[in-house]
Amino acid sequence: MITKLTRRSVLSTIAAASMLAGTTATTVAADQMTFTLATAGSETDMRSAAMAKVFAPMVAGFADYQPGYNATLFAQGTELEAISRGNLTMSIASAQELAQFFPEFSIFATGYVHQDAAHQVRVFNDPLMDPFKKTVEDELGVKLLSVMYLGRRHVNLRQTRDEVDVQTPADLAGVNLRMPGTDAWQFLGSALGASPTPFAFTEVYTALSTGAVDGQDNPLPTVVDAKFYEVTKQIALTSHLVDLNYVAFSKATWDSLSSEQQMTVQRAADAASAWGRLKQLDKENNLADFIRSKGVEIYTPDLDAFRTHVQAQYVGSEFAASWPDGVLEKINALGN
Ligand code: KDO
Repeated sequence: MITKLTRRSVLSTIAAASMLAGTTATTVAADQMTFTLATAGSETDMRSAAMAKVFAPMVAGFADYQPGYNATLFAQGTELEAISRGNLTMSIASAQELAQFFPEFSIFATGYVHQDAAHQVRVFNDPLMDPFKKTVEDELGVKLLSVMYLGRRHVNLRQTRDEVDVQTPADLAGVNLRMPGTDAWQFLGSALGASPTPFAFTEVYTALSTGAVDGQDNPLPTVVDAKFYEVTKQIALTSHLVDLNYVAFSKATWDSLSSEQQMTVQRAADAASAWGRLKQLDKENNLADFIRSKGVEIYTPDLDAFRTHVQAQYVGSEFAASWPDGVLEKINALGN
């Protein structure tokens, strides 16, 4: 498992590095900057497409947008530190990555907390998020501009349903489930009843095809975009995490912008997230038949059994201990 970073050690190194680095936006013309973005996602991932098709043109008056897909600029999970050190302008960050620095962010990475895409937006825009955003800004030098929709994560296995029929968490006992490599992700894998194994996103297809893992969890659009349907046989629609990402932006770069440019960047991030959300929801609702046509069985397990079991694992956990009082109740109150 990837070693948990300690907040103090990482943040103090980063603070020293970023003082040296200054702004991450390289000046390429008189007043033209370069905004780099690192993501483990592909170019055709809807969040990537949203940034390229919506965000980039909106900031084009003063910034060139330069994305690096498939973790080519920075390895998955190292992007926030890169922003903080002044080596990167932007990333599509997860709550799980933020929880490596600020454990309280695990509340947004907890199974069966967010109900749907609209709930994520209400939570992100609610004052309950203000102290979370402020901590990331003050301690990491990263601004969280908007929330992107990744989708409902489901359990996707190599085995046929005859071999493993996933009805309840007990059916995942001994199943070697790839989960991304941070503590919050690994905990979620265990909470589902599986044996979680960390692999970077870019290694998942190979790990599935060689049998290094039994399965992985991701939303249907990712299963299609990454062609996981080629190397798996079933998807149990566990919906265990309505997953999100944040558009993360360098605070140093932000501070170097005029207030008009800041407004443009904020609007561009909002517009890209809204565009991407609609596209991703549309894909999510329409891909099941395509995946079935590739020979993958899709079915719904006992959702009450999964929800009850997963939620029970968090009660009394070290993650729950880090959640500020009353925040879970506020998140739930913003639900349907
Ligand atoms: C993944 O590694 O499974 C994951 O879906 C986790 C997300 O937080 C996100 O980083 C995503 O990968 C990448 O953008 C690739 O789609």
